[in-house]
Formats: sequence, structure tokens, C-alpha cells
Amino acid sequence: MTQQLEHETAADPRAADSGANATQVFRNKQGQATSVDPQRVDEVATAALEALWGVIREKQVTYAEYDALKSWLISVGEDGEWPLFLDVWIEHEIEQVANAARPGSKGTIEGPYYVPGAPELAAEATLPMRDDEVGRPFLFQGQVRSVDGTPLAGATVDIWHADDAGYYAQFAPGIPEWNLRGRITTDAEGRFKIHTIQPAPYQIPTDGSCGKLIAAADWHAWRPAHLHLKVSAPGHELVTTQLYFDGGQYLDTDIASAVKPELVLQPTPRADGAEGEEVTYDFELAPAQA
Ligand code: MBD
Ligand code: FE
Repeated sequence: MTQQLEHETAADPRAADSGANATQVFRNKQGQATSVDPQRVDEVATAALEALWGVIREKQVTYAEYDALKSWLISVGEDGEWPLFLDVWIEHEIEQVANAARPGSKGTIEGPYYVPGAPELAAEATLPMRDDEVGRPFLFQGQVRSVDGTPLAGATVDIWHADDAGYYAQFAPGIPEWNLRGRITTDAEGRFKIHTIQPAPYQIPTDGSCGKLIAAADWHAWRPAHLHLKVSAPGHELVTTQLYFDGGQYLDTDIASAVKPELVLQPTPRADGAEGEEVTYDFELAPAQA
């Protein structure tokens, strides 16, 4: 318990609550189930099963292990942790395949905690936060451009991140609905200036199924501190990404395998002498596919 205490909140966050919310948010986003061509289902499902059969043969998986797996898979559903499991251990590969050929700013995984419809904010804005929000002040600024260098006025920087205890609004109890979430519109020169606080590293809930797998395998449960972003502009491809902090813990061992060198910020002390750090990071968006 000692390692968890430093990142605990007053209200006690439970994996099952956070999981239920993530499941609901995903259902709302997805709407009706996507229909996939049967030939494609056959091709991908067969390959996936064959890969699994290969692991069973290679590792000589036993009945006891098979039963442990069955029991664990049932609990993942009961805990609502399928979104968490998939986004931590599978999404990074999907993202690589999806965006390998896209020019412009690097993307990375979305994760389970994006909620559409955050408050709309001006080009320079402070993210919604509590009057007594704990955390080191952080100024995140930059410009959104097309890959040819044209500044994109009226682009949207949709940002969400954890608080100083590593918790996300709407997924942990006792945090105001849109805390540390906002949609900033860039100014006439495509620029934005976001005042917020530095998030803490994120720990996968230890009391749910994902936490059980992590403990059983003797892995650590952490993601490095990060900002999540969706950057978009008319006529351009939306970029879903994350930004990390140079020198931060877990950068080299992110449980979600979502760190890329291009995504590591190097903040410096505020030039104007204000408390905290600042960093400039520009985004370049690819023109939308025809
Ligand atoms: C997170 O905050 C996150 O970004 C991901 C990808 C998975 C779990 C929690
Ligand atoms: Fe996150």
C-alpha cells in the first residue's frame, strides 16, 4: 500500500466505478455496432486464434492456467475493464497501423478517458480547475499549422489530463465534471495558450482485473505523466496524441507502450518569472483524404 498512498484522493476511487464509466463513455461514442465484412472477420479472427493456439503450444499452457484465464476474462467484463485492458495493451498497435503513413504531428493512443463535449475556451485560457487545485502551474502553448506551414486559425485543441493525484474527472469520485478538460480554439495565427497544472503519473487501478494481471505478472502499474490531446481543423485529419515530460518517471516503461520520442516535452521555468514551467509545442495536421 505504501506506494499508492502518495497518489490517493480523499474519496476512495474504485476500479469498478471507473470501469463502468469508461464502458458507458465508449458505448456513447461508438453508437451502433460497426458492421464488418464477413470475409474480413474470417481472415482476422482466424489469424488471431491461430496466433493464440501457437502461444498455447509454445508455452505448453496447462488446464489450470486455462481455467485461471477463463476466470480472469469473466472478471474483466464484470469490472467494466475491457476499455482499460484494450487501450493499455492493444491500442498502441492499432494506432501504429492506422497512422503509419500520415504526415505531420505524431499521434498515439486515445486511452479510455476521453469525453467529448468539454467546455469551449478562447485561444488563451485556463482549464477548468478547482479553487484549491493542487499542482505545479504549467503553461502549454503553440501553433496549429497545416503540413505545408499554413497557420490554421479556428483549429480546435481538445485537451484532457489527470490531476496532481493522477485522477481523471468523470472517472474518479469527487472531481468536478469538466475538471482539467477543455476545447481551445486557436486565434487568427493558429496559436493557443493553455494555463493548467502538471498532471501526475497514472496508476492502473490495483483493485480491478487489470491490476490483478499486473500484480500476478509482477509488472508495475504506471503510465508516465501525460497530457491527452485531439487537435483538429476543417479540411484536415484529426490527430489524437499525448505529450509527456522529459525526465519524468516511467517514460521508458509505460505500461501502455504509448510513448514516442517526438512526444516528450522539455518544459523550462516561466520566462515571465511566474511560478511553474512553460513549453511551446506546435502541431502540423495533414490535409484530409479525399
Ligand atoms: C490512461 O490515463 C491512459 O491514458 C491510458 C492509455 C490507459 C489508462 C489510463
Ligand atoms: Fe491518460
